[in-house]
Amino acid sequence: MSTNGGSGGGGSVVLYMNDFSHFSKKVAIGLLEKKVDYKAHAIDLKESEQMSRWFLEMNPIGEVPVLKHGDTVVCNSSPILEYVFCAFSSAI
Ligand SMILES: N[C@@H](CCC(=O)N[C@@H](CS)C(=O)NCC(=O)O)C(=O)O
Repeated sequence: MSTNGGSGGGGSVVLYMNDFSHFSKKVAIGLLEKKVDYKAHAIDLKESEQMSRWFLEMNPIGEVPVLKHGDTVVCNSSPILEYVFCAFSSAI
């Protein structure tokens, strides 16, 4: 069922994010713009979920957002947006 706006095939897309994080929102807007079908996985910052072992294995700095696309993991909102804009062609 996972489809996206073009050439960015190769696995499902998961955005590890938090609703109160404007860095997460910035990435969500980019994904929306590129019409990427993604799953949002909320990280509970109040419970320090970003410091859990499984999350630190993706991002040792312990911050959201993190994007996972198949086996590819990208951290930090600006590099994530660069990745999204390169990996997914626009449907428009
Ligand atoms: N430079 C990072 C900043 C990300 C960031 O500051 N994330 C905050 C939420 S807005 C965070 O995860 N904080 C967790 C913590 O401080 O433990 C980016 O652009 O993504």
